[in-house]
Amino acid sequence: MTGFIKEALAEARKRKGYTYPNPAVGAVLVANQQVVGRGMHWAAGQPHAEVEALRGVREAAGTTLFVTLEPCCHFGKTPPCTDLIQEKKISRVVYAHADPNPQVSGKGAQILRDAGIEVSYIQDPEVDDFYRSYDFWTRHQRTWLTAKLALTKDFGTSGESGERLFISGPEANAYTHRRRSEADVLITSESTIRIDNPLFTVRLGKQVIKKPICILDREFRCALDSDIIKNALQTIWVGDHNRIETGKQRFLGLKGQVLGLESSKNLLRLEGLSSLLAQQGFHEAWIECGPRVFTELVKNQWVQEVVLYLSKKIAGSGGRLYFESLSIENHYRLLNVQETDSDRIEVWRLKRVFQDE
Ligand code: AOF
Ligand code: ZN
Repeated sequence: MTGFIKEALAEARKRKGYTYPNPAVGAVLVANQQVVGRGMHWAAGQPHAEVEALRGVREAAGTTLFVTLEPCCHFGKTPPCTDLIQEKKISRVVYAHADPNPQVSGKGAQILRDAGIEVSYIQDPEVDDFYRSYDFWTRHQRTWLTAKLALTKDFGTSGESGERLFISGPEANAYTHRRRSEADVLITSESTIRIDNPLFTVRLGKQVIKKPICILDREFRCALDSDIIKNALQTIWVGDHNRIETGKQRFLGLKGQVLGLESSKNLLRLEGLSSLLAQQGFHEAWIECGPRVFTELVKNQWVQEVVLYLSKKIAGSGGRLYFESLSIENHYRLLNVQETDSDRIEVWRLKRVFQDE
């Protein structure tokens, strides 16, 4: 049974990072222990995973539908999946995560049971982890933030005069692109753009995918000809709320939005970033900034997850970021470690988030 849920999860994974404000969902239809239909929710406004898995299926009596998320029972942009499941005379539904959406939560499963369909919920830690940011966004109206930093063995982040260093090896870079792909929005800062001029696209094999990009730019001065803006699906400029009009004028005609946060002592107050982005429908964000913004986010526990690439290389510029003073272990718990030829990839999660669960 869990094997088919894993197959449904594999379908859902293909669209993680591309369905906001909806969750990514996967489904498989099983008859006589064989998968006879598969589906995923492609994007918001498109049919749900259940609809795709049942496409072309006429007679479904005796079949079981495995779906990662509890089927919906409401009219959103699309009709309720619970209606379709009944119409197709599906005998059994197995799902692995209750939909936290109050319009659906528990009700989807109950409607199916009331219609005489056998409904089973099986808990799967992988599926729960998959929906962590969707749950967080729905329950707290906040975006799940993950900040990444690459460090040399001597805790350097750049060359001696601040120039860009290629610190991480190929596995860490591949990990970055996977995490960019799974995030709904990518965040960087104006200073990183000025120094590095990054593309900030998702590059998986030969595929190049554009994502929504959020630029932290207090004074709204990001260069209009930056590669990042040309390669963004849309740009969300976040600057000082008192300068919003300046931002709107500067970025007029470009695809995106200008949003404001408070600032103090010439720094944006990033505490509000998570709520601001949640209002745009983003469940999950991946942050690649310089050490100053990184330090601020981690010290204040404003990010839920921290990813460190600890390289075996020495920069010579060592200790620029007084890394030890971050005391990451005070507020974050080490969740996962992966050793590669050139780096050690560490994933840390906020302890407070564990307490919320
Ligand atoms: C499902 N299957 O594949 C997804 C579900 O506006 P709509 O009609 O697309 O509905 C969006 C809501 O449906 C979304 O907020 C979430 O509660 C649920 N998502 N449910 O049965 C799916 N994507
Ligand atoms: Zn649905």
